[in-house]
Amino acid sequence: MAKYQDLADAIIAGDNVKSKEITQKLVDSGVNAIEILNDGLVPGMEVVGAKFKANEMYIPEVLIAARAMHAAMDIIKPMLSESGAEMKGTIVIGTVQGDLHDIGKNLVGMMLEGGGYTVVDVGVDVPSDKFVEEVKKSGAKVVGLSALLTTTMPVMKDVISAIRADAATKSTMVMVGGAPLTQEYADSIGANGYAPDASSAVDLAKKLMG
Ligand code: B1M
Repeated sequence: MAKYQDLADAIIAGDNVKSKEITQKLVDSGVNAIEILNDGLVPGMEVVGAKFKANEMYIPEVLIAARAMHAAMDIIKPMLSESGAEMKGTIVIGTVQGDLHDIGKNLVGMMLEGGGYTVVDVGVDVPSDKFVEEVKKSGAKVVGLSALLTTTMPVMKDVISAIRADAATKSTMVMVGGAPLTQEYADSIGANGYAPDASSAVDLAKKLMG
């Protein structure tokens, strides 16, 4: 049977054919989608992150690894969504303006769907007014903001201000996350909650939804 390490290795090697094949084999053998995500895909991308940091991998290789991860995610996404017993509410999620990183945000979105929430993913490089508009359109009770750059973290504060300034969205809860963030930082910008990873994001959403 295909092993999680094989899947992580396929992600690291940027082999999207293999990552799809192994994921499909794991699914066919009855492995749960959350295990595939947490034990194969996330560890694979963690190695990619560490190698990039150590200059052992360069941007094109990282993008190819991300493509291999997305290929596997396409297979498990419907399973994660189906595993939520009933839809518990809507959450708008996006990466703030100036920031193009979406791998972590996509994982959080998938885990939230897996947790039974309807997720409206507004993408990357999202201006504040777009978040406000999407909350109004969807009636979301929670907005999730992601940022991976120290230069885009402060943009989260602008989004929170825009949400609180509009009478229709002022009581919407805001959760934030992304590698450079801390609980302290989240508190300092007035966010309602901070989650360090995709699994804790689901627990936090549950808490914020009441
Ligand atoms: Co970029 N990049 N990058 N990059 N990149 C980082 C973030 C960096 C740390 C690399 C480094 O220098 N060591 C660095 C930031 C430094 C800093 O600000 N302090 C950096 C840089 C500098 C840049 C550029 C400026 C590089 C350049 O062009 N000179 C540029 C910026 C572009 C832009 O955004 N405007 C850039 C570009 C890119 C790529 C396009 C090549 C690619 C992104 C591809 C994509 O996302 N589609 C990329 C990547 C892949 C990375 C690294 C290698 C990996 C990020 C990742 O996907 N991690 C990253 C280095 C690293 O992390 N070690 C790096 C895996 C992912 C699963 O983790 O996103 O942390 P993460 O998500 C986690 C948690 O943070 C949390 O849950 C997730 C799952 O557990 N989480 C949330 C995330 N969002 C959340 C939201 C929540 C809750 C939890 O609630 C709503």
